[in-house]
Amino acid sequence: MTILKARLDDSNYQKLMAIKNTALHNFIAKYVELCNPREVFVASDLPGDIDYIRKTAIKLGEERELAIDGHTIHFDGNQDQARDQKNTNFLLPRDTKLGPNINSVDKEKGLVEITSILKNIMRGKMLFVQFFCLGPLNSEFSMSAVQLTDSSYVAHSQNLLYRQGYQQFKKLGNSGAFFKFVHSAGELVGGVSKNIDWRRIYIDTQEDIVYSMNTQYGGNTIGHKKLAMRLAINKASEQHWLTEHMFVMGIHGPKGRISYFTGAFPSLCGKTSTSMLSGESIVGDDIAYIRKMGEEIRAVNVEKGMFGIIQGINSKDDPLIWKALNSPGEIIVSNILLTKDKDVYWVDKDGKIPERGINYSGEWTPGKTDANGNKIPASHRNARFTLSLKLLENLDPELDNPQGVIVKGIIYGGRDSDTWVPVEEAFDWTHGIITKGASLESETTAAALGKEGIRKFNPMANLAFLSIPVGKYIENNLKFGAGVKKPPFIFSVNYFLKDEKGNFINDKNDKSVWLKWMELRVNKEIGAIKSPSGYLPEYKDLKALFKTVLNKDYSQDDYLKQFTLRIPQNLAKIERIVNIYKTKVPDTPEILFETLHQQKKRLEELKAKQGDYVSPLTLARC
Ligand code: SPV
Ligand code: MN
Repeated sequence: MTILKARLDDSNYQKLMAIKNTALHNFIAKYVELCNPREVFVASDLPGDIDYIRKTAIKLGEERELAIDGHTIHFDGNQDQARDQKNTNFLLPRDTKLGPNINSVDKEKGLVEITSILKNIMRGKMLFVQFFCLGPLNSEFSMSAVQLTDSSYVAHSQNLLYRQGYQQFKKLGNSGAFFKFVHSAGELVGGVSKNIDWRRIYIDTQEDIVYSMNTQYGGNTIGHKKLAMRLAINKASEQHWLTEHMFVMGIHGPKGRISYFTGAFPSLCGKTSTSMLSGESIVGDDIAYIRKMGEEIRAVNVEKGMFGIIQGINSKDDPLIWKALNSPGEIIVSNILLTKDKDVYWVDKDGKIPERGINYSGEWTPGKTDANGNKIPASHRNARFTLSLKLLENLDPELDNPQGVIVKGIIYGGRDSDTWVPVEEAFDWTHGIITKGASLESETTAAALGKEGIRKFNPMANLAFLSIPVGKYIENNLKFGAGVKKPPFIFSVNYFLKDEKGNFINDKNDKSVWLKWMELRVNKEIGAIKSPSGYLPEYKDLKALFKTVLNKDYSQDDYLKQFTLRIPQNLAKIERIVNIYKTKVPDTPEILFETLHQQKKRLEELKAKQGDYVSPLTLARC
């Protein structure tokens, strides 16, 4: 403790010592000594400490105040606008293997590099020590976590996104595990990380610690977000629960009934927009912990805020976020355009593009190009807003319930132009986990090259964050639901089907109807049609829902366009997925191949009888 006593002033030392946890003290002392900050600020849960961090971010220039009261803007470096997958590695002891899909380095070598990068990295800077609780407080779900960072922007973001945990640490005392994060933005030039070549993120699941260095972008630095998620996936695997890249939302059914659903979608597949649909309520938009409690499966939002993509937010499609972004309140925006009157602009915002401003590329005017002659947009496509969910009118009252919410349905949302129908229910848990979650793909269009959509395999939308081998993760999911009497129903959605001319065949707001249909299904209030790949909605039910939910006349023609079974495309998908698991996932559970094989057989049998494209009207109701 001599280091802490020597390096912390009295008030900060007392705050830290009020937490009687030797492992915590040792951890902090080790990195104070190595990183060598000028001063250390220990944050309690008190409003004064929280406010001090925000004010410091403004004072140090990491954030600038905007015209709307409470709003600030932060810029990450031009080359530091997204998660750095390549330099994110697990530290692995020699005898451990995570398989070919997960980046790792030898732990001993990694630690040598970490020590050399961190040595004196905080010289002249302030180190913030923060305590949080992942999941609700006083709950079986609660996970304690401590963050060390020399970035007031990162510290401020965390205060918006996570529940304060100083008091919880005090209660914890010397017992119990906690996650640890060490972050340094490294040397700053013009307010942004200079040594991007030395940007490194190392995850050590043995020690529950993550190191993040020479970067500022939130996905690389906000310890409690995707860095903690990787630690939690490993923890959940050891303890037989699940950590998922999922929203949690309440779907509002008839007579005031609310049924809770979770949903996993790869990026740009409609995850946040689904969780924010009008008429429903949001518990969380990104990360869920899911546990068995008695006969039920329950979920919580790990976070209490949103770090969302700002591009395309407008008053018509996203009225609730739009309202928050245009009202006073504590919000950080990043990597969008700042004008001289402290206003901001992002791509596809309502209103006119300003004639000039500053963005992540420096001084900006419309038409500005980069070194390769490519146009630089007003805002980066991964530019973000950060806010606490309490700023949103549709926040669900269960956010902080220590018991979480009962999960009645799980949605896996893919993006393809020609295969999956807009909504479909799996036959059972195993069928859903395998043919929907583990078979999730999202299609990109390589427009510049004129190529067709490239489908990216992304099981449970969680591939980038897995800290255990893919096959083991699928196996854990299968086992999790198998032991439950009434597991949640599993659905797939696809908002991106196109016709032969390449036009979308659904409206953006049709997803409201799919949600209401799923809500009725999990409560066993309506029937369905049995297809080889799952249960499909009946025309009459959708027609009624389109009328009540959207006041739209839904024609049988539209229904047939959307729900006709595309057998050749579904067979091709099965072949693709089987091939990926055969060649890239050595520990695939055998039941995955068996389940996909059965589905293939059912599709082929129907094809032999009815041809390639089968109308749902010809299939049996059940
Ligand atoms: C995502 O990319 O899935 C996000 C943003 O939620 S990040 O924090 O970068 O992961
Ligand atoms: Mn995410």
